[in-house]
Amino acid sequence: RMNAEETSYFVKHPDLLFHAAILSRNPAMDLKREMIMPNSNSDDIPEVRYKLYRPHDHKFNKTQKYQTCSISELGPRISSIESMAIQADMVKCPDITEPFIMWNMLMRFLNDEIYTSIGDILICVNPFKNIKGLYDNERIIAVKEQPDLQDLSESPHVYNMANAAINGLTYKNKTQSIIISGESGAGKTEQTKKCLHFYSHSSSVPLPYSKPRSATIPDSDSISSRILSANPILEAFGNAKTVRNNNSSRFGKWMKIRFRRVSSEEIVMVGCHTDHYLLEKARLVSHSANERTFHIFYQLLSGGLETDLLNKFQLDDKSANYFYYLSFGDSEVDNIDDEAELNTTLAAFETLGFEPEEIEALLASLAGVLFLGNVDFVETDSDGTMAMDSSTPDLNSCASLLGVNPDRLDRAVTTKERTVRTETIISPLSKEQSTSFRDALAKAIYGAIFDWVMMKVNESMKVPVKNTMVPFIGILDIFGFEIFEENCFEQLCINYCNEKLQKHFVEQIIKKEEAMYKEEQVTYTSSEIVDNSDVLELIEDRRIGILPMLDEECKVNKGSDKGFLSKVTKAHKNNNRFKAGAPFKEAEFMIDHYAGRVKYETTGWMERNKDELPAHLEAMMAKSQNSFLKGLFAVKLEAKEKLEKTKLPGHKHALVSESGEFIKQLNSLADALESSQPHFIRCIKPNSHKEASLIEPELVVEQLRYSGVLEAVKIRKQGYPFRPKHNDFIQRYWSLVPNFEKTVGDFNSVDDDERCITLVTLL
Ligand code: AOV
Ligand code: MG
Repeated sequence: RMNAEETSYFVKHPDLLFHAAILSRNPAMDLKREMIMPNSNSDDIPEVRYKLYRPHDHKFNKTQKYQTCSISELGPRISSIESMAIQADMVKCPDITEPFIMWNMLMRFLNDEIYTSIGDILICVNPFKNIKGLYDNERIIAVKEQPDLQDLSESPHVYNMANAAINGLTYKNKTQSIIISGESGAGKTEQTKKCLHFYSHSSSVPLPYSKPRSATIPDSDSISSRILSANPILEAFGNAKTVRNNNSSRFGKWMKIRFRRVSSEEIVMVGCHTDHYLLEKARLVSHSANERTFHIFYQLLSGGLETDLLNKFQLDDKSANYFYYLSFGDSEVDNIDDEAELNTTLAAFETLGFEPEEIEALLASLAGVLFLGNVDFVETDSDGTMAMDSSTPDLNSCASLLGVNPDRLDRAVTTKERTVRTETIISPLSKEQSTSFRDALAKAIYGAIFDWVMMKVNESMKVPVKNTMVPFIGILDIFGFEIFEENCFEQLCINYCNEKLQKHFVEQIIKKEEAMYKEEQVTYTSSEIVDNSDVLELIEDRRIGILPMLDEECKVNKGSDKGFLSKVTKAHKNNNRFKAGAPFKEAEFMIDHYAGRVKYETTGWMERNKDELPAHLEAMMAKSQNSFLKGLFAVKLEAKEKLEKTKLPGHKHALVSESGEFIKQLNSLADALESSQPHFIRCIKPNSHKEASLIEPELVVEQLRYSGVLEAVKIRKQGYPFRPKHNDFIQRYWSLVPNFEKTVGDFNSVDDDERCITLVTLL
């Protein structure tokens, strides 16, 4: 599959080709492709060069990022280049050892073929650049119209996979799931967008050989544009720059795309509903250096808003640096144009039918949140009583945008109210406590705004589905596995979610396959994939799981982060997936996840898990003059009061915690996935520098190993990858046998097995 120049290059430098294969064993090397362009007036074709680098090796040269190294450093040669034909489907590789699989993928990647398959599993290596023609609409038409192009193992592409899901729904009427996994920055969200692009554009592609579609199909065009517009909104509010990914999803989403049947062979998209999981609200009030909070805030300050709106929001002369909540890390990101993104977000609001007043109130509330972060506290009395610092105008800006009285806001954030019998006791808070109340209020407002945006997006694509059992195509795009320098409660939840998906993959692909081999008496060697059930148990077990134990600690009177960690450490002292105590710091523990060891820092976990806004702050917001915010909080308060009324006297309501809710949500997601026909996309991150055409073999081979991709190749290879039903096989190949019916038996014969065997022997 290499082009002519590349082939001739490798013929001249076979060493390099071999070395690509053994790179996976040599962590110190990177392989990079460079195009040397000829002079503009020459007719020469560009020269393609492959270079091996030693990355970030400061011992050698501090000023240079890469250092070229000699090829002879790379170890033993591998023989027989001829036998190494590059395969689009790795199951067809003649050699399925780790270096070969790695080499196969690498060669395709360097040739801009980012997709490879393992039977019906799709592997995608993030190219970190736009590849010309890869996602053209012509390709969608071609996939829809040409049955030959639909075979994933012949031409692996996300469009084929999206098409396979639509075929599954059309012909088998079974719910389909497209499950996209991979670590942070591997390309999951991009693949999700490509699936949506396929569904939106393929709605207008007529089926091959079918009659022209009737003009009565209900606004599928507007559903298409709505589905595409929903994404920029969700990304503006739920994505942020992290050190791993400039557009990192800080929430998980499960998009259920609904279709309407037009005929036995055709269904059309009519709506979509997105369930969302665990928005990382903590990012609003603090984030690391080199990171940002949610994109929408930088869009708001990008200068793209009309002047009168900027005046109204009191943002006219402000930049990101002015605001405390935006001051921790970067304010700009290399490949993100916040002003252009703002225009996309505003246009998307319009497409989805957000009212102009709603948009204005929404943006004003976001500005209010920014000013809230700027409010500091000063001591007003020698006894340490705190008050909001009214010497800066930010307090007034905040109060007016949030629609509350500044004095009321001041009191609400600097004091605590308790009711003992019939008396309300007001006690002053420390500076630290006031700051934490302020931040809790900001997070609650942002969380309520996010939920509202999600609700509006869903409403704009709602279909009146009477029967909730109607099958759909679900696309799962979660936050990828991540390891930061400092990992908190949010990282544990994110990594737990990835563990859950990993288990689903292993069960569906490896365990099911092994069970089938047993049943069919195919000899096979058991997979070496590590079962991660023990990690899941460690995190979610009702009695001694880390998250349920955190919930327990939140319920006890004198519960503390310290108490929680010591109980967990005691319960898991003999668990080899868990470690605490020296050499880890006092507040730390470590989990040995399927994708690597992660050290968690437990300070503040109880607060984060409870995620509770004090009742008096909630009540204040429910009376806000900002009718948008008032509405959001009044609904919450009403729901709470309703729940309170159902409480039996003397009983406490069960704690509604972040982790408890998340476990529930994930279990119900796991049930939904279990009962669907799965389609897996495994995204691979080629390097940790977000750079195009650069492969770090160590990083790639790690991902292939832990994700189970290598095991999946091995297990699939041992069975027989081509598995049509007997009758389908006969239908496809009977014409190759002369006098088929006479020799093999007639078409209506029930015993397909026997006929199949006869057919195969005659072929
Ligand atoms: P993620 O969803 O897997 O990370 P993204 O889908 O956001 O990762 O991809 C990260 C970045 O890689 C994108 O912003 C693009 O710049 C680039 N990229 C990914 N896939 C492609 C592609 N097919 N073609 C071109 N560029 C691509 V996270 O949400 O952090 O887990 O939580
Ligand atoms: Mg993402």
